[in-house]
Amino acid sequence: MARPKIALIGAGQIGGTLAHLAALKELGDVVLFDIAEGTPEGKALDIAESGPSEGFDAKLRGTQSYADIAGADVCIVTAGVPRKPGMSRDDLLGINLKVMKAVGEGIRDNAPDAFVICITNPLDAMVWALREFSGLPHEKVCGMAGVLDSARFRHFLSVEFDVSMKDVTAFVLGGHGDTMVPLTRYSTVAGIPLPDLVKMGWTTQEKLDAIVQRTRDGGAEIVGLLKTGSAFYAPATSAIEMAEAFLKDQKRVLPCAAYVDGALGLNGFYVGVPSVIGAGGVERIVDIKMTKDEQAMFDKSVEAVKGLVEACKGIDDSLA
Ligand code: A3D
Repeated sequence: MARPKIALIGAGQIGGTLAHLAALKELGDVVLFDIAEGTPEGKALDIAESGPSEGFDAKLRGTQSYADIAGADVCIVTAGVPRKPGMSRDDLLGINLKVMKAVGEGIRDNAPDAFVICITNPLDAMVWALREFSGLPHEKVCGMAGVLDSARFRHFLSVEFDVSMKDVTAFVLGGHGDTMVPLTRYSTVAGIPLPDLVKMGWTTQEKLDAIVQRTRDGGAEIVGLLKTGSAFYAPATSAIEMAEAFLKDQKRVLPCAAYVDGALGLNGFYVGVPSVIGAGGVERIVDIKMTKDEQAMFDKSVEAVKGLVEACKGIDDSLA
């Protein structure tokens, strides 16, 4: 059987890391696409030259031509611009919307059967726009944010509790941004929910609240430290986890920006929700029941995403 084909649209910080991880994990052959001449070719060659030492079997190539992504099984989209210190994700809307149009049409014309994972910010609005521009089925287009947000939450919790990250699970909902909703009662250490761990004296409510806030601000913390660009190692790792779930039909339950039509009180809307990812793409949405407070936070997050989607419609007539 031929190796799967993985197209990476955008060969910047995240795109290059995605290519390296995909090769190391032997997920398939990799095509790096970017408008910056030389960048995807240079990264593809550099990673291919690490192959003899690592011992992986994967072909890597860089391109400026959408024709080279033809027949891709997975497309991961990072094309666009990242934040600089002081910028919010929403400040990227106008410029990245134009990029989504070009990318969506490129995927529509060359890789219409792909499972598409969008990473470009502002994430929830960009994944919606990318789906509109590409015309692919909703279940084949989703966004990576929740896996990263929950990984950040899990990391901070494992440090607080001094336990392995493997034994910490976390649950986040809502849009990728300041309004994301980390659900503490569904987040656990070896199955013990966080509120119970507070009662057991493992941490205090104040410390837990601070960790929740640090998770919400996780992207900005890295932007502030790096000063040029935003996080890329953990975002790339998170998207690879989703791509692997699709390619290996793992039926992983992962939080991602998925099209929700009927669940969680939403009708036809992209937002971060727990989803089952397998060979069919986003195969199912986990329709959890929220408490009143959680519902209020989720509603606020949905409203924030709705505002950005409306702004997209105002910028590009074809979306209205
Ligand atoms: P960066 O290193 O700047 O790479 C972006 C690449 O896109 C550059 O190489 C550009 O040349 C390329 N590009 C620009 N326009 C086009 C186009 N029309 N077609 C093809 N390629 C193009 O950024 P990055 O890799 O650090 O980040 C990429 C995106 O991911 C940004 O929008 C970030 O804000 C976003 N991001 C999202 C998360 C989430 O959790 C959702 C996390 C981190 C970054």
